[in-house]
Amino acid sequence: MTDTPTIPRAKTRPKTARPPLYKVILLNDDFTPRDFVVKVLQAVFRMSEGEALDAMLTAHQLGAAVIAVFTREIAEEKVRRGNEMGAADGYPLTFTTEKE
Ligand code: TYC
Repeated sequence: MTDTPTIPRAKTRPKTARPPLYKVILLNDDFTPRDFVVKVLQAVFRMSEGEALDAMLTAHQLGAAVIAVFTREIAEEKVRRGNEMGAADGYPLTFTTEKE
């Protein structure tokens, strides 16, 4: 008896689920001092002074700037810390998060 010919199938690669990413966005306002924004970006996002300055100026000039992307929980924690630092000094500094 002859074997039924079989066609080898492409191996299925188990997918490693990738979590959705969330952008952290810095919003401009008219009250928070520029150097304070730079300080918060350095503290919360571990940016160099130059990176923080660039990001602050982008938000200042365009109204908003994407700072970085993270998983949801990390993004929410960064937003919370940034907003809290502003509020602690009486500034309306605002970070928001948005799904990519
Ligand atoms: N616009 C603010 C000022 O002129 C500075 C600023 C920049 C505030 C970026 C918030 O996300 C911001 N003092």
